[in-house]
Amino acid sequence: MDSVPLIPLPHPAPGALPSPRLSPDGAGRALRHGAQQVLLGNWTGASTVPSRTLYPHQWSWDSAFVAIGLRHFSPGRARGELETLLAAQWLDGRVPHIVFNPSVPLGSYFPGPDFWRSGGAATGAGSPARTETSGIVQPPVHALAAWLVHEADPAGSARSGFLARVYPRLAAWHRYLTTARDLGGAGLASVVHPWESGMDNSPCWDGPLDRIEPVDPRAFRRADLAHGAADHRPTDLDYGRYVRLAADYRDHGYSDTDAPHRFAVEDPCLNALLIVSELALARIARETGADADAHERHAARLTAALVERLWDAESGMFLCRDVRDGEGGTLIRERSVAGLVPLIVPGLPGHVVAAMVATAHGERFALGRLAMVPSYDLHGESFHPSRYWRGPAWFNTNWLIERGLRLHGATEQADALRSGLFAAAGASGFAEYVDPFTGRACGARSFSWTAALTVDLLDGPDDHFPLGTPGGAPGLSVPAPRTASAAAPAVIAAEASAARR
Ligand code: 2M8
Repeated sequence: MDSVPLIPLPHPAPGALPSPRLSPDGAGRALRHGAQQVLLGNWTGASTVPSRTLYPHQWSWDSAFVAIGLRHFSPGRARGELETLLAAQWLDGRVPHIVFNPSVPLGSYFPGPDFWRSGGAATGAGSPARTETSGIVQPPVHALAAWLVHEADPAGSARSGFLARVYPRLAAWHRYLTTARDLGGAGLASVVHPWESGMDNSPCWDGPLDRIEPVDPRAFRRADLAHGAADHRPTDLDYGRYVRLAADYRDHGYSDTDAPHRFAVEDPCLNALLIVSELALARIARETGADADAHERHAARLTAALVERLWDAESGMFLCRDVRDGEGGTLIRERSVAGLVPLIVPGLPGHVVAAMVATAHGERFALGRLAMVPSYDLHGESFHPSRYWRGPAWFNTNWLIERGLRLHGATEQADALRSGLFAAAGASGFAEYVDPFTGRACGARSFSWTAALTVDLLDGPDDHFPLGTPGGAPGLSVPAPRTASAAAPAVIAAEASAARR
């Protein structure tokens, strides 16, 4: 958005942009104003689109992040954002990843409602009668968002009966994920499509996708290329496979027992968010008179399963498990930011947290030397600085890592990352994502979750998150944030490119 004030600090030294919460300076006010303008501009009357151009409908985890930002200046609208999404929930508990806006012309986004056919194809799974949606899901940030939204305005929330209304829907949503989607049999949820992870084009999916026969690209028309640079977006071959998987699911009535689910992966980001949301659900249950302990016990079981199934000591981070590869599945040996997101989980063993913090600060993710953490291993063969989820830095994952660092007491490192995020958000016009070396804006501009999470870090009291006490990280020694110099990103880029050769 042209009117967003730009803050030219692509790679700030830690603390270069002081927290406006602590010292309300002009830069912080301009940033907050710009972010609020983005959110107001993307509001459709009932919910917020991620982007007016590339994503003209309501997306599931985007709306949860949006609500987390909106709560600071419009808590009623934040509650509405979540309730609009939850109104499109299916009877089997799934919360669809897209809720289509009927006034947006067909063809503005692919695949649209005519592809998903939720009304006709999915009556068995209980798709809503009057709303068109997709049939797949996205990571469950919603209970976390609902709790944070409630905490921002407890009186307004109580007056409107917000928690009592959303609790049964959120509980059914988690139940769907941990029953119908427990395809590995160990309690964790599996994604059955790369879009379900939210990190569509991550190199983690390359191996499992190899087994999927792509649909001929002449059989569909992509709308994303009208708005995004082709060399930043997934390829036609990727899209051919995405379409095949989604069509197979649809043609089996979106039934998790009937569909072949040839792609099934336990993803550490989705499951970490499920754990944190389960802890949030415990808080919500306590407020509404439901069984809070059951949710706490469930969160503890999920945490144990996360470590048991997805922790990889050798990599010092969590990996994805390909449930369809051999008996019990196989860890996918690609390092993506999804494997660092579990930093937000309070109950992890201390040595796991310490190793993750060290990995984040190591040469593959360069936290403390780059303004933001890249989405994929800088040394990984498939790294690309601007291609979708294959390297660029995203604001939602960096927000999650910032929250995780703070949770585990790495306050200076969290402050440095927060400064980096503020600088990149302002300088990029609230871009969808940025090149991790140059801070160059990529994808859509005026992107909703970038704006929302910027507002949250500007205004959010630190003690509203976490939702638990860290399991204790006795050995946690965190590298001090380094003083970034303008040369650092270029040096890191050169080192990383040498390592990939
Ligand atoms: C991206 O995903 C959509 C498909 O859901 C797409 O590429 O068309 C991802 O970045 C996803 O995480 C995000 O929720 C969505 C809307 O912002 O865009």
